[in-house]
Amino acid sequence: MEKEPYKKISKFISLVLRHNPSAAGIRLDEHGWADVRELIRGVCETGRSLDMETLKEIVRTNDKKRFAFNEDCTKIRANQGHSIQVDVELKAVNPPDVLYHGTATRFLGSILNKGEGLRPGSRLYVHLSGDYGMAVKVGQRHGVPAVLKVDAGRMAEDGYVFYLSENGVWLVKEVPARYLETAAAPQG
Ligand code: HQG
Repeated sequence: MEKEPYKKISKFISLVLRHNPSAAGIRLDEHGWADVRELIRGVCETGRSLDMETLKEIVRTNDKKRFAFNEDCTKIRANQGHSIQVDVELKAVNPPDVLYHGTATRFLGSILNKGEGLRPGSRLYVHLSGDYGMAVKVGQRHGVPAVLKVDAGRMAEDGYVFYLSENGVWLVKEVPARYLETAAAPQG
């Protein structure tokens, strides 16, 4: 397993690059890029310590590969997960037949019974995973986990566009309830 010694500072960088650049007194461009020197300076001004070497280690060791540099490492952005309107040039990719969404049991009433389906909430997209185990982990962040099976094949046939982020997260604008069912752990 990849070591992740910078969890706290990496969480703060996630917040800055996905949700709240002004927390470090910076701005992102329309493709979600922050200027690396401005980011380092901004983070240091909040009383945290960060230098270029550490930032490179954070990008390299991050457990979910959340961040990416541009070619010459002068810019950095989050690969996905944004709540602010940025265009990170996501690739539209034909999805596998089945994807999973991890949620909490307390949300199932609105998602399935009320028929709302999956909504992106404060983020730009609904986050899906090809991996059941990952969906369980995502669901645990919110409470007792429940995993929903998404009929991604049929959604794609019906014209829904799926994107695959640089770090392997499947993204879609919404999932209507008719494409969802509760999932049991896959056999084998
Ligand atoms: C739920 C992490 C009620 C939805 C993970 C989820 C992920 C509804 C919550 C990424 C609903 C939103 C995103 C409806 C959706 N009624 N609840 N109609 N539709 N919900 O945190 O997917 O570690 O915004 O099920 O790995 O949990 O940050 O989304 O429970 O990829 O990199 O509303 O965050 O990645 O919660 O997580 P979130 P998420 P990082």
